[in-house]
Amino acid sequence: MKIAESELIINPDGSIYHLNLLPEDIAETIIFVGDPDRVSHVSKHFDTIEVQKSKREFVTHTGTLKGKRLTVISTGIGTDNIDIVLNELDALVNIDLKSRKVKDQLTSLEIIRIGTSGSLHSDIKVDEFLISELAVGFDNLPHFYKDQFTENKEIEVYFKKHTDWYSEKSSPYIVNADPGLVERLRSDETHMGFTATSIGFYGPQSRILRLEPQDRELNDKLASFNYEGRRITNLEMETAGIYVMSKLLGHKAISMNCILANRPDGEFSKTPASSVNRLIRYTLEKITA
Ligand code: R1P
Repeated sequence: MKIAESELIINPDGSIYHLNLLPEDIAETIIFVGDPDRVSHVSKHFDTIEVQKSKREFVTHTGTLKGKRLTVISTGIGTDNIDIVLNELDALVNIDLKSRKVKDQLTSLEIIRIGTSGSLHSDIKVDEFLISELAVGFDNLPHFYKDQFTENKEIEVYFKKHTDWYSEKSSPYIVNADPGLVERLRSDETHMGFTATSIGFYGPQSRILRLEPQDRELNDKLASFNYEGRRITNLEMETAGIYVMSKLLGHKAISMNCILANRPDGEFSKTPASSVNRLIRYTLEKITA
């Protein structure tokens, strides 16, 4: 079936609407960063850079490192952007943009987020690394798709009960990282975590400046969550969205977090830039090994 021009929007040069990319501009291994300025901090380690394009907050560099073709793209903040980025990257590999038809042979991308995050526990300290083995999304992104997500239903029920989740906020969902990517990227330098993906930075993550959050105790409830020995470890804003959209579209994803804030101790990293750069180097080393 041909997808209409209003649904799959192509720019005059043949590139996809928001990302401004052509199918040949991307590699099959794609690094996601939130901050557009972080893209060059990743690609500066590449041996070659063949593509540098941008539009809005979506900056893309593609090149090679140790013979492996890699793309790094900034997503901006939040799971609403993740819907755009995942759908458009998927369209670049799995839809023929000229005929506007889904290809018979589908390609599975490898997606690796290199992001920053706040820890919910004193023993997961600032400047340390954490892999999101599991994620709980406080956004509603998967509920807008028909393919329903049935993984981890028992944890979801327990989570809603434990936090006394206010149902008007959303219906949290729980989704896993790709286990193969977890095995490739873990080491004794990485905590293994269960990441909470929130839909905001202040009230939604229980930061109080002038507005009172709906549930002042939410972070304490997240920190005290324990399902068969699994605790919720950290808060950020994209991981669950990346995992669920990757699952629905048939891609593999992992989220690497550099812990910049420790919420219970009220601490923030003194060296955020160098810590993120260490995580970038660690991740590039692992994916090109
Ligand atoms: C908030 O400051 C942003 O930082 C974290 C959150 O997920 C959110 O995007 O990640 P990034 O540093 O990867 O953007």
